[in-house]
Amino acid sequence: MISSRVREVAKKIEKMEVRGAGNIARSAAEGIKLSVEGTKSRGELVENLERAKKLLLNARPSAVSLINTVEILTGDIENNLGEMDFSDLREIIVERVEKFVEESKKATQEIGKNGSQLISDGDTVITHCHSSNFISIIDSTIQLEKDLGVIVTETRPRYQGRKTARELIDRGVPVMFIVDSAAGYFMKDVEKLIVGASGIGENGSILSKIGTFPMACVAKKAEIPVIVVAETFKFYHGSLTENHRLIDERKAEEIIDPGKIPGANIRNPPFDITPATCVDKIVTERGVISPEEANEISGSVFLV
Ligand code: RI2
Repeated sequence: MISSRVREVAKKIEKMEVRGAGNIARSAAEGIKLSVEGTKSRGELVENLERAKKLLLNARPSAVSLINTVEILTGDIENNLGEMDFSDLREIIVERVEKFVEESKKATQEIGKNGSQLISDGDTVITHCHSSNFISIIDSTIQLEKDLGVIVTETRPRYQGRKTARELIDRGVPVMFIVDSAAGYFMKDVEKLIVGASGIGENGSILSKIGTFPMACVAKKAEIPVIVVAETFKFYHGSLTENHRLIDERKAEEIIDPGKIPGANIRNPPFDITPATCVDKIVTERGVISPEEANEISGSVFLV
């Protein structure tokens, strides 16, 4: 019987009480750990693990970071199942989760250092949504005593940009706050577009917050570098293309009360896909790569 705490983890991810690709990954990892802790037999462990994986993957079906995390932590267990002693198997899963959580936090710190090298003193940067990796870059840039200003989009429909603005203001970083549709208008005033991601395809394309794609297109047209920041565990086995059906739409009510526009077909995709042709650099904890090099990295390199 799966514990109610696993259900609670999945519910928080689904309702976006836990959000942000890295936080979702760590929460899913904790959910995997909760599902096996206290199990007393192989059968119980297998059953609990399968139920937890299903619950967690259904919580945010589009989140590649979640899909990859479940794969990294449990993908090879089927093979080991037959040979490994039950209590050893349970212990291995718990240790993997704890290492994943620790390593993923270290990765964000390394991304901060690697990304801050791309920031020049006096830069104005535009960003979208809220990314813990972007904030880490800001922290490292401040430590390097480089000045910068940031244009932040509010990021409809869930307004994650407000969280970014508050965190930058708390750090004393000058913030210009705009509606998403004003990004093109202000693109002429920035030196770099820097965004987080929920997934990186082997073809170097980016699964990220809805609105990233048009911002990257405008930046490309304005010849402004498009920099994506993501841990290697977000690199997806497979290509992500514009028509990739990975994107699972969310409720219309996040956008508007349907009763206000009766009969309208309200669509609410949480992510879009930015093709590699609109991306200049991808900052990972292992260094800065070009989108063309994305196929040399896959989630499985994480934890090794
Ligand atoms: P971290 C967000 O998803 C966006 O896709 C954003 O690009 C990414 O997570 C940032 O992830 P949502 O959970 O850099 O706000 O924080 O829908 O890992």
